[in-house]
Amino acid sequence: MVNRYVRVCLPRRKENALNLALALILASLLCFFYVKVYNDSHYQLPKEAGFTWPTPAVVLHTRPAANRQAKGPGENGEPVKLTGNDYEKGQADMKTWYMNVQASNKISLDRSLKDVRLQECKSISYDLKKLPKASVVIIFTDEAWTPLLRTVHSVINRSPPELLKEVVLLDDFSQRAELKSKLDDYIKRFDGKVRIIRKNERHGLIRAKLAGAKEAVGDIVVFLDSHCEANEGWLEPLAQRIYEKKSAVVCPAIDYISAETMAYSGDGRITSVGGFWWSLHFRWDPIPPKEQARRKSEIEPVRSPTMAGGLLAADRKYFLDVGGYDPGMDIWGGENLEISFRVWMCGGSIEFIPCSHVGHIFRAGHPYNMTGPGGNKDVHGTNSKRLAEVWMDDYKRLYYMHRNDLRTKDVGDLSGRHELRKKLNCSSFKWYLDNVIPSKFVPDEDVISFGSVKNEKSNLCLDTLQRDEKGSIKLGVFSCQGPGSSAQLFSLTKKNLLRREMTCVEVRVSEDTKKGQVWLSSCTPGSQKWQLTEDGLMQNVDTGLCLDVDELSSGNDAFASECDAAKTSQQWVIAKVVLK
Ligand code: UD2
Ligand code: MN
Repeated sequence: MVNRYVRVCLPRRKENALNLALALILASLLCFFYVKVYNDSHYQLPKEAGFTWPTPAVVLHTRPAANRQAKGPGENGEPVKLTGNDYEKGQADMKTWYMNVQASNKISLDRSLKDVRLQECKSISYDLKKLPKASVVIIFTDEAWTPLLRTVHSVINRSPPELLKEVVLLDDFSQRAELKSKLDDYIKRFDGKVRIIRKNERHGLIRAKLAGAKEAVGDIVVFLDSHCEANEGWLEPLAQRIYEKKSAVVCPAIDYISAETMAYSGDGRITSVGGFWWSLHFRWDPIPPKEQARRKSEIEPVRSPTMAGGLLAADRKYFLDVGGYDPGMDIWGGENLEISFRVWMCGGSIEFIPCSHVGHIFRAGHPYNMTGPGGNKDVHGTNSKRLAEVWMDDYKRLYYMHRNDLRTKDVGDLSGRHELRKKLNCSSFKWYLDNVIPSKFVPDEDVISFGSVKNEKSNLCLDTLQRDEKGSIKLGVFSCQGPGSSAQLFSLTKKNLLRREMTCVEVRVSEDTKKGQVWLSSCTPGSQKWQLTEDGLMQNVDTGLCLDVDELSSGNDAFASECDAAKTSQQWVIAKVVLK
């Protein structure tokens, strides 16, 4: 229209000049709008979070972390030290987020990390064409912006594009505005590699992971928490192992990112495997010598009885066929032991892959509502009851030893999970104990006696007095509670150890006295042998001293003193308990 108009009114040369001018104006207008829109959608972080934005543009798959020499805060996985106002804000974050979001906001989303892998890992070359393609599923509920996006950036930056089919951001009903409105725009920069699935009711992390796996399209599914950083070469060894063994459920080495400073630390070697407490909490154990001997090199997979839960990869079809996760579990907890027991018992394996490293921000608490349906504030307890009922056969008694209160608690319908176990024709829990974790101590099996160590005269029993058994603790006495109190249950083993699940009772004598302190400590060859003598003394074999307690008063620490059968405070029996 404009052209036809000017052509009529103007001579030819002037017409050309005007065309040029119009084109220039148009181009600069376009340019202006492009820059504005692009900036708005791509680079501006939410104002309310008060970010400074040190990150340059993300260029897909150039592996910036490996070759960039940026000098910003937190580069190379270094700690961020805040001062002044920033420091105060960070301290406030530690209370609300259980992580220093202020520190995280200072760090580039593309920050570099120390490549912590063992040298041997770095020289492996993988045949990427034949390896299965991965869907990386990141589940989150109201995660802080920069930790969430740094998880995404690290995956994009450090995964070979051929292996990375997609990144699925599974939003478990987040309420924060920026996660609803800005995230869709933000991920456009990833050219469709990253997509968001939103749930419009709270699923809890277990059903959220399950939903993510079902909707993913890759050959393998990889789960990550929403505050991780994938390190150099993290994905290839996971895919490689699943390629070799379809029923291997594999975990990267989980490196430690400080919630306070965001410092990344990791050791290339794997030194621990996953275990469990009979209370069905996860614990780390040293690699058993037999497993260490089986491995010909440090970079071979380590078979682990259990996994921590957050970071894992599996063949997607195998994962779903072997039962995914228990959809009856709410919010948080228990699913990691459930999948571990189940995979082993049903023919697969849990393995740690030393060449794959992913950092995780370990938080001291949960920044989200942990209450399950019906106001359930004990989701870990009820989820664990589900797994105990379905997978642990008679050994569930050892869970109820800790959670007597849950015996009659309704934890929902279990028939689907029982059917699954039947359909897959899985081995017994005893098989799992004997073959996968033979070192696990079963307190009431194959022992001289199991029960409470009781002074009948006073009705006092040896007791942990609620002290934290993860470390060494002194033992005391408390009024006897009967079989309902796990704090008073001890085993006298055939090797004459007086012990609890992970620890043994020992006597510590200082040189100048004939009196010793009674401690619960890790089981080592030492002063940990005990015998119940014919005249009712509980005698420590190595020191010759006998279990005693001052004034026979509840709450006092126990000690060991020279044996004297006439002393009532040294008269003990083991009141046997049969767990059901
Ligand atoms: C660990 C696991 C975690 C899970 C949990 C037990 C690691 C590193 N992490 O706890 O993955 O196995 O043990 O259940 O091993 N989330 C939701 N919806 C919820 C609650 C949480 O999507 O209702 C997300 C949350 O935003 C996070 C992930 O689930 O991305 C894990 O939660 P967490 O970081 O609080 O769990 P963590 O690391 O204490
Ligand atoms: Mn986590």
